[in-house]
Amino acid sequence: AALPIRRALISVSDKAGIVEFARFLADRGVEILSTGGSYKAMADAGIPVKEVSAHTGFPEIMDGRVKTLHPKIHGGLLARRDSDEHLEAMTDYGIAPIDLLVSNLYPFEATIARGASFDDGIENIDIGGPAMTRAAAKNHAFVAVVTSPVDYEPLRLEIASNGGTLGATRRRLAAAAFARTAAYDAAIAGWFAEVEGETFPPRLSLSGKLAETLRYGENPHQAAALYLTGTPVPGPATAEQLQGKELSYNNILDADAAFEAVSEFAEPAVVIVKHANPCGVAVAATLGEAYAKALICDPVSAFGGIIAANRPIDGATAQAITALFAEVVIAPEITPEAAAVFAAKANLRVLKTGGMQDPKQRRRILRSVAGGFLTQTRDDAAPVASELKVVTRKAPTAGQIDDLLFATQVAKHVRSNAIVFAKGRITVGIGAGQMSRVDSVKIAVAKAAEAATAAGETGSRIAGSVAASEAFFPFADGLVALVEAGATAVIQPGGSMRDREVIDAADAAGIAMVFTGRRHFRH
Ligand code: 93A
Repeated sequence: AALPIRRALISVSDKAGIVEFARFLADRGVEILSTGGSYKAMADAGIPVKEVSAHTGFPEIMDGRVKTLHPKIHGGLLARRDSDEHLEAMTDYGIAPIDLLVSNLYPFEATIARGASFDDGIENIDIGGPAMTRAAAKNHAFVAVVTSPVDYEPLRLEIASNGGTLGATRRRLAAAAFARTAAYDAAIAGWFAEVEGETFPPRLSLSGKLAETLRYGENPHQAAALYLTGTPVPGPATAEQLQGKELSYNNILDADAAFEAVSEFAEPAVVIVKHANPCGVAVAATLGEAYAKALICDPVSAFGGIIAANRPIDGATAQAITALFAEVVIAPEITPEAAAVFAAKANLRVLKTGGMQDPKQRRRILRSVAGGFLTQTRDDAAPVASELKVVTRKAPTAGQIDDLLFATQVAKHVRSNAIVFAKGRITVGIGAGQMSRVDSVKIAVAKAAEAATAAGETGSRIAGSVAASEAFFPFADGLVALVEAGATAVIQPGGSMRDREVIDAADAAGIAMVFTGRRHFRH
């Protein structure tokens, strides 16, 4: 049976829709109690309403820090209506039952999102609101709690047709209320950790807002959803979709990998990703040139891929992109000319991020494991020329150093074991995700040969290239395979017990090798 509402407490920061909802309640004879600002909004609209301070006999004090924190409020929300003892306590202490709480909290998330001061952040931590919300949610057997304006209308209809609130509704509202206070506290904890400069060990403060329910997960029989943390990082989760089919789970994952990778480069660059791995990357003087060069590496895999750019996509580049079948295009901006070109391919998903990621930004990463999850700071490191240690008799040329740094930057975004061949800041062979490093070399070489043959080239693309390995060579065999394929310089972290053997092999082959001292596993 529905529980009638005799008394409601309304205390909201977001006052959207509150006057209409309160008028509906007042018209049904509900007594409305309210805090300062909410009271004023309703009283100004001519709705009969009583101030909480008049109800408790205790004023709002300390700039409103203490306004609803009173036994007459919390007793009214928490009393079991089926307990003689509770009813007796209500009589003894003059506590009136409150059957409905309408509350939304001080806008803490919005305050910190606009970069407010520390003191402003602190002042926007709501204490009384969450306390009431949790009290009402705990006592949902007797009390309904509304924490979002989207619930006003359905609740109004329910009360209008049933004369009160239904038990199932009160439980659903209670669940939403606890989700809200949990997210609220997580946002506060996360902000504090950030303000304190805490990056490791990462203290967990998982706070996300359901952005959209996805059609399915990696496969159609898996349910999936996208959550936003509220941290404004450019990427597919926060981008504006200009056109195309709905983004899938895999689209978002792959576009994220592509956009993070392309954000590494200062000069115009394009990264083409397939199944979370780059299958073509290039840096060039213009974006159009970078796209053409990125496509050279592995046009077969690029079919149905994700294309990420770090410059606005212009009309000519858009023309070139639409000549191939791509799933997603993601870039900081899309020029009107490019948008017009893309419009002809109605299914192509085009994402405008509005900006690039800062490759040095410290962020936390989450991965789930059975029964828990792992968190780490993201791999924000990049090789710089001054840190490279030449370990061979032969030193790399300036041009080779450019390519070595480029190849390592790409290798960082390739699943381990990663091998990347590059020439002229274009990837010419990528070997990804193999259990053996030698196999990654073989795959990179084979793919390079296939692509060259398909393009009608006679020479080897690997000949004269440089190669990067994201982790050290445990044995000389991997390095020997690179040299035999035609690499003339190699970059790797170093640090293996057998470094000496590997260096000797490089010297014997007459190539240059440098150590970065830093590995980039990506499992
Ligand atoms: O400062 S508080 O933590 N102390 C309280 O006792 C209290 N009670 C309600 N903030 C408190 N509230 C919050 O005030 C509510 O959660 C709501 O967000 C806001 C409504 O204030 P007003 O009605 O004055 O605009």
